[in-house]
Amino acid sequence: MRTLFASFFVAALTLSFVPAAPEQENPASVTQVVALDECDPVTFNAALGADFCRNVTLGAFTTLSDLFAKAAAGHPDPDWDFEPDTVNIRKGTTLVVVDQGGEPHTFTEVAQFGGGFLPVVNAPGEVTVPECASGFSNVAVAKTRILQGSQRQITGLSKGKHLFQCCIHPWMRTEVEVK
Ligand SMILES: [Cu+2]
Repeated sequence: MRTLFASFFVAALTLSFVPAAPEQENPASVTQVVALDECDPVTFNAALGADFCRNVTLGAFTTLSDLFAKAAAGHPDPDWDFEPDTVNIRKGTTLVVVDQGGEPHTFTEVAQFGGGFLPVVNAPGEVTVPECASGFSNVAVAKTRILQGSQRQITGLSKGKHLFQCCIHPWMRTEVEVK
C-alpha cells in the first residue's frame, strides 16, 4: 500500500511539473512619433463636415481660413507637426505613429519631401509628390491615414534613411534613420 501511495505521489508530482517558461526574449523596441494639430472644430467642421475636427482646443486653435492663409503665404502653421522631426532607430524597431491632434493625417513614406494632395495647403508652387497623388481615392495613400486618437505601426524598415510626410499637410515631416 505504501508503495502504491508512493507511486501515486510520484505520478502526481510528475504531472504537476511545469517546465520552466522559455527565456523571455527582449521585447521588440518601439519608438513613438506623435502627430499634432490645433484644428478649430467650429470652422473646420462647418466646412468639412461634423466630427472632422475633434480637437479639445483648451484655447489653442487655428481656424481653417488661417491655416489656408498661412500655407498660401509659405509659412505653414507649425502647430501641425510630427514630433520628433528626426528619429534614429535600430533595424527591427517598430515605429508607432499616434495622432494626438484633432483631425486626420497621413504618415506616408516618400522618396522626396514635397506637396500633398490638397493644393490649397501646399506651399506656393509646391508640386504634389507621387506618393500622395490622387489623395484618399488612391488606396496606397488611404492606407497611410491615421485618424484622431488612433495609431499606425510601421515595421520592417530597411537600414538607411526614410522620409515620411503627411499627404494632407505636407509640412508635417519626419526623417527616420535606421541603423
Ligand atoms: Cu496632416
